[in-house]
Amino acid sequence: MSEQQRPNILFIMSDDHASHAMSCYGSKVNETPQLDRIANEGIVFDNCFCTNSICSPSRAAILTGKYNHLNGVRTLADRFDGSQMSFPKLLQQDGYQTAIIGKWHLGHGEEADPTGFDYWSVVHDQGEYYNPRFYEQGELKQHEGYATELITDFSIDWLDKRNKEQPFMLMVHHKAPHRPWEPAPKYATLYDDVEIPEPATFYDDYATRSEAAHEALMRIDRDMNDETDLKGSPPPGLSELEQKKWRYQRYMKDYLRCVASVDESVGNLLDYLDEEGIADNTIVVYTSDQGFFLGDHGWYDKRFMYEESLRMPFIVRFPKAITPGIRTDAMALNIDFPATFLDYAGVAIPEEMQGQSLRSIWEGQTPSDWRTAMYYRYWMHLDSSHNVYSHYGIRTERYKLIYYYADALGTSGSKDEKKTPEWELFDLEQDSYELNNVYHDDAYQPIVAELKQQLHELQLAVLDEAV
Ligand SMILES: [Ca+2]
Repeated sequence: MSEQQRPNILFIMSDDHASHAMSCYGSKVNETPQLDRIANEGIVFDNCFCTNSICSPSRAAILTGKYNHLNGVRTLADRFDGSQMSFPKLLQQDGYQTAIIGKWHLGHGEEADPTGFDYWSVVHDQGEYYNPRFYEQGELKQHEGYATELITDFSIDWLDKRNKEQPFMLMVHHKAPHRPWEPAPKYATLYDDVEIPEPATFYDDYATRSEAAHEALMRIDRDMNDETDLKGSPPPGLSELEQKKWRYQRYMKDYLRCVASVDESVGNLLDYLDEEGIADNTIVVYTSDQGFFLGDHGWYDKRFMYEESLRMPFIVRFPKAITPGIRTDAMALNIDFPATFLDYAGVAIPEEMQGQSLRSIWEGQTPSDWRTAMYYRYWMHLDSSHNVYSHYGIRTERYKLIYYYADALGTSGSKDEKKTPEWELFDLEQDSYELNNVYHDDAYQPIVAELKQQLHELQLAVLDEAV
């Protein structure tokens, strides 16, 4: 392929944006007209999953195409070793101009700074919404404005200055809509006069679920910080139920206001591609590092292998190769992204990448031997203020088997208390909201045995070990 023929890659990723807050995924809580442009003009994945539902680990999985036990970033406390193989590096070595603008969240300093990029400007740690600090090629600078808008402006500036003889790969990675959900001033009053519908599982009591679900510290009615998360306390005189409802409205409105800025940003970037006349040969991907609980199960946050947290939005437009309006239930994983980018760029996919190219699925042909099951693992129990127990599991097309393996030891004050390992099994065909753990149900014992075997095989196949 000549340099002009190789596709550009615009890889937009937000942070904690659940697919059920996008209208192209049937959102009941908001509209995302700009994101819908990508969906309508491209392909929508209904079953794209992360391999570990937490920020830095998902980012490391995407850079390397490998599970976290192999790329070294199991938890938020782990720094990314920039000397390892990553897809930006491979593209850069093969003639792409590469850049990342926005959230990095894989550490700062010599060993953890982004590698494989001709240009990088990344927000400090988790990033700030207002007047954020960026490390531009290592130099810390504060900028006046709102994070999502600045990241977009800097991205368009970089595109403007690019070498037009060379293809580009630009990562536009937003801080939004991550906690503490601080909206742009222009959207501060959006949703003021509407009531956001509550999700079906808002009043979940976790009956039949493991201790992990009961002990998690991410309940909207109990675990949010009034000051930083909700920017105020419930008015006096409300019952407990009314306070929970009040907190949900407050949380969701700010979350969705942050999403509105992301949606606008996507529109600006798509317009730019149109104006430049390069939309046809540019792959535009929109995703989020993982899903999020939007009041589902009474929670905010992520980490669990449950659907709302496991599922990533994943929509792609590439007019040259993707027929508009495709919707697929093929199982995609975050570790598949880099192999796909390399495939389209005509760069060899390294053996050590565990993901597979999604190219044939993008082009409307799911291979007959495509995966029908995926392996998941969350490690962060010991470091997490949310007290989500470490677990691994398997999700097939119909079932999900989760093992909370009792690495032990809650965070605050319970470090000497050994937990008991616990299993959960959900029949997603009968129970799409995962309310009914049927692990102990006699009728499901043959399924349990089969899934345990399959889990064991998958775990070995990805070079992880049972606990
Ligand atoms: Ca995240």
